[in-house]
Amino acid sequence: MANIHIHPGWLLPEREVTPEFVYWNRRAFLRAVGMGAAALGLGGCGPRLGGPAERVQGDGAKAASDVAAMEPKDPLDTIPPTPTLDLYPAVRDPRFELDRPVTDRIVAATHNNFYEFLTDKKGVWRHTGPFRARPWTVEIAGLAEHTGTYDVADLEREFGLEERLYRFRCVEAWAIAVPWTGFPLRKLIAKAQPLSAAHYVRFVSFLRPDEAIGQRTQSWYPWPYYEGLRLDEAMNELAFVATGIYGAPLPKQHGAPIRIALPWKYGFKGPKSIVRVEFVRGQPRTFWNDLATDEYGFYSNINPDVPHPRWSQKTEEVVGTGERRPTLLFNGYGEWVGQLYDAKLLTYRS
Ligand SMILES: Nc1nc2c(c(=O)[nH]1)N[C@H]1C(S)=C(S)[C@@H](COP(=O)(O)O)O[C@H]1N2
Ligand SMILES: [Mo]
Repeated sequence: MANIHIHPGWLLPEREVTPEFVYWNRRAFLRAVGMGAAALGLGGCGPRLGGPAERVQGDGAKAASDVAAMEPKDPLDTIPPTPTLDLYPAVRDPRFELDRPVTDRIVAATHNNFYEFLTDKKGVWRHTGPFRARPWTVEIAGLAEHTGTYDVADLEREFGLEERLYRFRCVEAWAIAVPWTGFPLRKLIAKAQPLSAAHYVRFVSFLRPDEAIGQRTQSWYPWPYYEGLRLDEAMNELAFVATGIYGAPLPKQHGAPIRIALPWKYGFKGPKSIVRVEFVRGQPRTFWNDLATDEYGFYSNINPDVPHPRWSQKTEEVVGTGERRPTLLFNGYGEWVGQLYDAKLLTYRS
């Protein structure tokens, strides 16, 4: 395929990867060609990356060998050194029950969307070696009384940790069910004390091209990853800040050391490895909506009756089992979140 010219050789051939991966790389290639030869190296968003990214552009072979030298031995060898290990495993909150078995831990740890590293889900964990996920701080910024920078370990101790069994549904129509460890997002919001002018919350993931090979080699994505919620959605009891999974701190491929989990929304609404939580007045832009406005809405509530323009959302594949199940409105969490939304919002791709 033509797009191989803009990829380092270590990427898998198309037949082994997902349709989303193929689609996005092809689209990026077409865009790059349209912009001329200079764009082949830097893509449409090169200037938004810092100097280091530009210096290593095109040096895929060196980058690949660095990664090989630091490659984790197995998919759980990616849990960073954690000073709060004594808090794990946390007590499970019995309110959250599953309608299916918990996904096998290794299956979940080897089926990841984390484009900062790799677009092939199975291989993400192998490329996380250089990523230093602890110690880690999160900045609380924007329209709030208590802005500042907080260590993740301090937040874990301040809020305490609990375990919740949540279903998880990707917009690509696959699903898992996992025990997250963490704390409700509303606890962080209460600490921040947003001002009355704050109507939305915005999240930003890390930007470290030196540690994340996908940020170096896939410069057409507008790194860092960014997402957002309406403030009342963020305050909902279900909105969760995860610092762990399966009774242990998060492995890097799941978004160590801190990510967002929103079981009623498609997975891309929950950013991984976040560095900033910002309170803002207006609806923030989001990474996937900026890439394809007509495909990935701001709300993106799970809804079997609103198809993705390129596939149906009626059913989902239960990862690791071969089973298909019907998709449920709000992923079955309507009693928690249904009151947040106007009926009209559920009739189109919002
Ligand atoms: N920073 C960042 N966050 C992200 C993504 C990503 O590529 N980068 N992918 C999203 C998508 S599409 C999904 S389905 C989930 C996957 O989470 P998991 O690999 O832990 O299952 O992370 C979401 N958060
Ligand atoms: Mo996803």
